[in-house]
Amino acid sequence: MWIKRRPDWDIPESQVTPESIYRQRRRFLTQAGAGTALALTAGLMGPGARALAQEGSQEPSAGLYPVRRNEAYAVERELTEEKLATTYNNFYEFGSSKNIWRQAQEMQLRPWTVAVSGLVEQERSFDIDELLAHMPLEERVYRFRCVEAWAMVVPWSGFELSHLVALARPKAEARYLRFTTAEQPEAMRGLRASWYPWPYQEGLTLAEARHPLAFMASGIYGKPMPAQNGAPLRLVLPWKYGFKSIKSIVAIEFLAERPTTFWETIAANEYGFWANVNPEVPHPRWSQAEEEILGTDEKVPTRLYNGYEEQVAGLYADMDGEAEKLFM
Ligand SMILES: Nc1nc2c(c(=O)[nH]1)N[C@H]1C(S)=C(S)[C@@H](COP(=O)(O)O)O[C@H]1N2
Ligand SMILES: [Mo]
Repeated sequence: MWIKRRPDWDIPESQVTPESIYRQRRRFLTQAGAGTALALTAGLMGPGARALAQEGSQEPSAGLYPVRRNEAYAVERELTEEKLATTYNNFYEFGSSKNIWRQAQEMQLRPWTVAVSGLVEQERSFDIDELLAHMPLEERVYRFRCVEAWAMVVPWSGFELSHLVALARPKAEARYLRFTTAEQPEAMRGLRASWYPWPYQEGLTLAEARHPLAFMASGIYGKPMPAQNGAPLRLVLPWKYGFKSIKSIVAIEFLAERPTTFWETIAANEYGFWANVNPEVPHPRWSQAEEEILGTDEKVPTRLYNGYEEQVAGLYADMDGEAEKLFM
């Protein structure tokens, strides 16, 4: 499933010159068959090329940040303190406590490839730094709501998932996407908890993946993504409970059938496939009516689709909410 194929445009950093970056980019776009869509973003590629040329850097894409903020995605609440968002985490691969940020530093972040496979015109494996250099990066401030009833507000850097879907060129039969997290047993001690159905996987419909709010994040707070928050690339789906926002992605598959997800396998009645935020649908063991603003003692009412109803309700307009359990 995880195809590890070295693409021919993946040349050693030591050989990278401005000229070869230019040609490499042209080849990337031609191979991708997405010339028109991505050519429009050419103006944003300069920093990417610079990051690639940054030799010997531990984080080859560090030069990309901060990226331009897209003010269309502002939030009325204050940003969560960076220290809190980067030290209070859910990342079960490193253990089930919130305090895993130190252990997460042991994750190997390079080399890192994201394999795109399944029902696509051409299966491909992307080197993470190549991918970031070619995607139109922007910053978006989103509300984020964990199913455990805490909430935060985070400035994410990254790109719309729809751009990657366009690059992948899904076949007509493709209806779902399945995302898979890396498995690094040495670093990820949580994997020893063998009763969990590793690897962590999540899924979306193709329509959800193409929605402008669906975001692939490679950074937060104007910096590269910390390991504990899901480096080097994670999903962010602000209208769904946080467990859908899968971290440290190594594979994306396009499928005809709906995939079964990690949490659904563990407890389908508590963590379903759709997992859209709804204050009126309680978790079987607690209410979802309110949420605690992380870093404060404040509790505020939960909002339908976490405040993104206007944007996303249309995705589910034709569906039978009872039969589909849209909110669990
Ligand atoms: N691979 C993986 N992704 C994951 C998780 C996880 O345990 N493993 N936890 C999820 C849950 S429950 C939440 S709330 C968010 C937390 O993201 P944060 O630590 O960046 O706040 O990540 C989600 N993505
Ligand atoms: Mo969560």
